[in-house]
Amino acid sequence: VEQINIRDWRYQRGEGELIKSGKETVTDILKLREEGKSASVPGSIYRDLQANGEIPEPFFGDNELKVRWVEEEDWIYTARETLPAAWLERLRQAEREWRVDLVCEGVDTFGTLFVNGYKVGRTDNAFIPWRFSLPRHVIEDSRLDLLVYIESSTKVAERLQGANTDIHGAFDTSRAYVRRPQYLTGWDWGPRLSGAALWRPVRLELFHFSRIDDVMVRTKELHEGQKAVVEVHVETETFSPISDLSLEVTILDPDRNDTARETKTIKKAREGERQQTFCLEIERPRLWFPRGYGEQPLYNALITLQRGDETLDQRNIQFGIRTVRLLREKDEFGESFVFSVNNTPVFCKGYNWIPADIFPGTMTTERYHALLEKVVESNANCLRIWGGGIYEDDVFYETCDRLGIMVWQDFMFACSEYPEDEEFLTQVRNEAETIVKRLRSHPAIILWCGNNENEWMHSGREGGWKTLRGLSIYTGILPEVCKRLDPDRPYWQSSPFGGDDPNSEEQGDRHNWNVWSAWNDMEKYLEDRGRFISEFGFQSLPHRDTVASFAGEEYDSLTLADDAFTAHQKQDYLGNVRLLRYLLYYLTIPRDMNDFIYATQVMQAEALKTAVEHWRSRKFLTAGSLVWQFNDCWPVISWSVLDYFQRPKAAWYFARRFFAPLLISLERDGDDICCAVVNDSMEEVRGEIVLEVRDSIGDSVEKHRHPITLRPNEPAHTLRVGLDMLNITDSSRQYVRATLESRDGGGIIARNRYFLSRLRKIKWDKPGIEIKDIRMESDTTGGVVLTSRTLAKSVEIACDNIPLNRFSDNFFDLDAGEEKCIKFVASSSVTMEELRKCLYFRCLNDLFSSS
Ligand code: BMA
Repeated sequence: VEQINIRDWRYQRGEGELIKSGKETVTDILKLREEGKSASVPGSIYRDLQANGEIPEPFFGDNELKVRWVEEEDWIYTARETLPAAWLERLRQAEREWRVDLVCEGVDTFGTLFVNGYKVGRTDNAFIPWRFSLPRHVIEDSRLDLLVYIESSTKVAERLQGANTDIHGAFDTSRAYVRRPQYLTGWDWGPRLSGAALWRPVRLELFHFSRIDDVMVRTKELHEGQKAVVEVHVETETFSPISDLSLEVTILDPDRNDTARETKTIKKAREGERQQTFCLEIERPRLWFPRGYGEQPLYNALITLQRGDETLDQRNIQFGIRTVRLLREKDEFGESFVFSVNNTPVFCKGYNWIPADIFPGTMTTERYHALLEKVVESNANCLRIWGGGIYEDDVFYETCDRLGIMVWQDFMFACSEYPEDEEFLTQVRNEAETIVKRLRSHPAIILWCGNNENEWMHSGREGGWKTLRGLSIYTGILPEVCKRLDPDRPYWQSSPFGGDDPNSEEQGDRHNWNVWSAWNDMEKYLEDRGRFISEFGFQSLPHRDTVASFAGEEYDSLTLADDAFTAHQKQDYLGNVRLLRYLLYYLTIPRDMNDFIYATQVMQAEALKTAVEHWRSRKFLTAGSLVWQFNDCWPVISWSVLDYFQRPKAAWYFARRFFAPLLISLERDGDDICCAVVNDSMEEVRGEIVLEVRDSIGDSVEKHRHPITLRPNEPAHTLRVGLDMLNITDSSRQYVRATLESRDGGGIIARNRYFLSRLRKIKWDKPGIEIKDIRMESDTTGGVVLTSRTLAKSVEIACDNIPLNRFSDNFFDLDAGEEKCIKFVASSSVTMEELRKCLYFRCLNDLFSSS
């Protein structure tokens, strides 16, 4: 195969003529192209328009509304390419042996493609790649002029919806009729910026006789440590009759040594003889484990299609050897919902992932890497790819394979009913087959899931889910496709799903929106006995620089009622009202924007901490907790823990503690305090639980010591202590501190604090945080040693004028007299004096002090 990426693009507004007349040819591509302006592919029409000064930055202020017209238009993309003389020569000499394909990896959505004036194909699904082989008369000389006419999906959706206004769904209901990312027409954290895009690469490919169409690698058998049988399926497409092709499969181990090889001859290759299956044995296989449970060794399968000495096509597939099962076993509470990888049960800790940009074509490898690094840095091991977004780029899944992040993969249906006509269902089947084939070799993916919340929403409205329109997609088409094409990976009908009640606590997975959306106190989380919590969340404002990016520099004088704010809160006005409701109840109404950002972030972090620690203390009765949501697709007030510019919120730092492999947590149950200790690591831990009642100036009133041995990855241990035993005399000044100390000289393993009153009822002292020392390690790195006179809660360390890339910790507690060293990395050189001048701190105590 030889490939040419098409890079030289221009765009312009479409006039509609090309499509409406159903033309088979266009004569004036060149003239059209002269009128176009430069475009980026992959990309998005909005960024092209903006780069050419035709629209303002859509993320700023309420510009989103000013660019609304873009989605009503049709758009034309044109490209120019020169075919290499060698390609033409081959086509000329042996026309029938060679084929040129035009491949569009992603078109959003309704495109008509013309090459040198001839229509070569149409697209109608943004999720899948399109391949068109170019007829000989289309490519006569080296000139290749490409034109893609993209019709307004808004108009197509309206047309398809037509008179069917009875389909139920959240947000714009016409989205259900078109197979494109559902969030593009607006979500409760996303803008409506629904234009046109060539959002993945476009290229030309030249083939001789035959090509490899698809490869699947599957762990067929695994005999504990001794041997694995790996099955490799290869699908070839032969377009010119030919005899005796050979296919070779080589397996490279993680150190890149050949470990197995097999060759097959395809006699008289022609259509209909496409499938080849290889069974290869691997001695002493190295198993892929989720992060924290073992290593992530990756093997490679190298597939070569030969004709004599000529290599016709080649593929390299990275894969892992592992098994995955979803354990659903009846027990006294209902039915378990536990993922088991290589027969090791795992607790899924992590987040829901939404597309990382409202313009997904503008995502880069670097941004994917940085985001996923931030997932694992926060001690998470699992992401759920939410069904209102996209099937992510290959680099996303490759990175998850490498980092050991388990992926719960939704199919792209969300919060709606869906059409059931034959045409739509055929399209869905084709999409599912394409996607399953594309992703099935990734060890990271542990589950296919039918949709997001469709059954639950319908059930809430109708009292049951069996009458849901589109149901046969999740009960028929998708499970059938998964079983046929990917038999080893579990499939789950929806999220949430669990028998008669889709959001059951007894079985299946569960979304908890009692807190936040349904306005309940965060203590309500403690009543939730769900078996796997795949969504729950809490909003906050993003970092101040992110707020400034959409609200302007004057943001200090803004209030939540200003346009820039309401435009960046998508859960209607009640989103911001909820922020206030919780602050009023748990903290206080802040005085200015900086405090507001800080307070909502700490509030969010406390809520998520309460929830996760509760569910982890039920390990494996509850076997997963996935925060809604990890990331943002633009700068916005939302449930994310990392904002659009990858600036962590307080919750991200809290997550590093509440997701840590070893956890000690405290929860109140009536007149008792329950101290849970969780060991998710694969090591035995010999420790001692130390319970103290302390006051804010550091006096320790009571100590309980309790030795404990934690076996690797076992269920949680709970120590229950009556409040009366703890001699608490003043719950507005005292708190319980729990520490897990090592008995093998490892010091403090984990620590937590529990306040017996709501934070707003505590009598906070002025903390007097002080920089004790600054230790420079280089021009750009070092550590800041902090101490505090009294307990300082949720200390934020920040620095205004010097761009500090990161602190090793933030939003941490400092007990009275404790010293803590926070490491930093600056993006340019700094001196100790500069740092001393511009470092500052904020903590919860400050919100309550009068000056
Ligand atoms: C869930 C999700 C999303 C939504 C989020 C916040 O139910 O599935 O649809 O964005 O809640 O409301």
